[in-house]
Amino acid sequence: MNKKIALITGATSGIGYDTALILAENNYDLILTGRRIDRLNSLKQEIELKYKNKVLTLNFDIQKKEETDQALDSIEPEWQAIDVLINNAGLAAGLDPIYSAQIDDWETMIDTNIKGLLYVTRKVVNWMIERKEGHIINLSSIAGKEPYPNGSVYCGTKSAVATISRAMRIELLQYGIKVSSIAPGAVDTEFSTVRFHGDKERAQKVYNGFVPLTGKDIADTILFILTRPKHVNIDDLLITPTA
Ligand code: NDP
Ligand code: 8X3
Repeated sequence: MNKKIALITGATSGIGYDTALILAENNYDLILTGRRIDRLNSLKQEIELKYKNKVLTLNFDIQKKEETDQALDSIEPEWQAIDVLINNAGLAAGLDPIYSAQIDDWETMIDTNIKGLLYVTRKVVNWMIERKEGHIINLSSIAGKEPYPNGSVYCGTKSAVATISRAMRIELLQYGIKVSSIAPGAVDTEFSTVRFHGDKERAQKVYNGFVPLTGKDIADTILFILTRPKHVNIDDLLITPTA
């Protein structure tokens, strides 16, 4: 196996899906994760057919530590040589004030966006440390920089991702591992449909009246970050629709 290997969490839709396609086009073998196994299978098939790259799919819920550990522990040594980790799986659940938001929504966001990211990173980073190379890209958000009403917990989780990224960057420098954090705003993916618990009409209204970013815009940005020379690290990148 002589191509680079990238592990993308949350590759079944949106930013993760488009990043899988663009990295496949750019000669990466891919480890793709998510809960929707049908989508993982069809993406694997599409990439293998079109780009002839190898694809390993891992079907697990990142909120569940044991499930996550089990899935990552099942990776064969030849696939453990992961060059790039894209910590992308994440979500918003609800858009409600602190005094009436659903506790379950809070748990889901914290368990996915913070704890899930940590579970995956903890495993993969040790393989990178052994090889003294690697690049981790964490999906934060503009919401982590500019909190908005009714989004306290989502914004808080993304702020946590940004802060965790900053400390990781310093800790991992000695092992030759780069850490980048991206903060997009308003990317038209399944994000808002998930936030509104499946209400597609309400979700679409979020992007009315302006041209939002696409998953491909962020995937292109990820490719840019990954293709900088060894001595260049993009630390923190804010990207919004022009509007
Ligand atoms: P999507 O809803 O389109 O994609 C989210 C991905 O995360 C899916 O592949 C989903 O897979 C995966 N995921 C969610 N929960 C879990 C879980 N418990 N276990 C495993 N995988 C999970 O949204 P986006 O592509 O927009 O979001 C990707 C990332 O970008 C998120 O971290 C989001 O917070 C961030 N972001 C998004 C912005 C936007 O405006 N859309 C802006 C800024 C940041 P599955 O359901 O199959 O498990
Ligand atoms: C998602 C961006 O601003 O729609 O992270 O919450 S926002």
